[in-house]
Amino acid sequence: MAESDAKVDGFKAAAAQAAVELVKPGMRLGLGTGSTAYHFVEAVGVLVRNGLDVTCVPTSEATRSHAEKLRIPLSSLDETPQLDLTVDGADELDDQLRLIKGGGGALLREKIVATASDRMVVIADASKVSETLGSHPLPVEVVRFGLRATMRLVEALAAEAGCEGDIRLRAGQGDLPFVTDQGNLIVDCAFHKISEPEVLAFALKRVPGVVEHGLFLGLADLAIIAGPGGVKAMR
Ligand code: ABF
Repeated sequence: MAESDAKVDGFKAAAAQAAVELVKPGMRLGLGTGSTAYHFVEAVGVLVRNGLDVTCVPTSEATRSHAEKLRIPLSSLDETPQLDLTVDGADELDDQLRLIKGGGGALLREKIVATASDRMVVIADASKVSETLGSHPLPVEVVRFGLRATMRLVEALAAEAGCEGDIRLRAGQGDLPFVTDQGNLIVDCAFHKISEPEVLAFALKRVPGVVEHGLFLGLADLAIIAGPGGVKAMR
């Protein structure tokens, strides 16, 4: 790991460590996905090893297997449909706590779990904060059927919502496309600037082949951001 990567990873770990302070005995927790959430899962693993009683719902198969290795008690939303707190990372966030998520491809489960939670806390290093969303391509989860037609419609409706840019199918292994835990595909939309995220979110929801998009609006209650200046809370 290059020195700067190590530094950023330290910021991610610091944000996760601050978030773990919010975990109380008996809580039902949503466990996020990604390299920042990884640190949170590790920290919850330590609490569990020390006897803390929590029940956790993972947002991806990757997080499930990580949590299983740490012997964190796991549940599903079928068994535990309401959660107290979800802690997850983000690809980008603005000062209104609007998020772009899904760079890791887990956006659908992440959104379902966050929506089932009383509180969602975002943990991130300071590089994820931006004035206007769009620096990170917006992931959109789509069904395989009618892929090209869906992509055309995404492009057209996004343009009506003021967003234009390169829209491409996410690549997976070899020549195959990336496939989500739900068996869907991801289309990454490099819009560069999303001036009105709510308008774009509404437009994308009109496309029948779109399962979900990576704009998380009105879901996060708190962001814990770590950078060279220390750990800060954004509300
Ligand atoms: C998940 O992991 C995602 O929704 C987001 O795509 C990603 C953030 O990754 P990282 O924490 O590795 O930067 O939270």
